[in-house]
Amino acid sequence: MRIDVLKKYSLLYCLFCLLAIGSCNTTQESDLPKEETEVPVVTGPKRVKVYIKQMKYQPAVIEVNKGDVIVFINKDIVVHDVTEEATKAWTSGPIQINDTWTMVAKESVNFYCSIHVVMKGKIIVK
Ligand SMILES: [Cu+2]
Repeated sequence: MRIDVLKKYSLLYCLFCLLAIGSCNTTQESDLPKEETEVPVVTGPKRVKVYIKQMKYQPAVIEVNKGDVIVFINKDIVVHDVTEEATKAWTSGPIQINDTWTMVAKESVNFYCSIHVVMKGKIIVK
């Protein structure tokens, strides 16, 4: 008698397990959105870092997309700036040691440091 009852319960238990596994599998499949891997990834503006070290912009040539954010970080031992070269249309003003200055790339431009005119760089907007 007892064995019969046990058998009955273990059979029910097995059925329950199978159902549970079955439902688990379907949940997992629906949890993986297939479109996510197929749809091209659309990214927002990038953040590009330019270090100022040893009297140089590093990198000196910065290739970005329009709207990308360029962060100049002064890691040198003196104050520098970032100034548009052709007409001085814009300038960061003095960037103190360990300070940063952020700009949004709008167009290709040559820039330099108005404090140390040998320091030059270029932003290329693709
Ligand atoms: Cu400088």
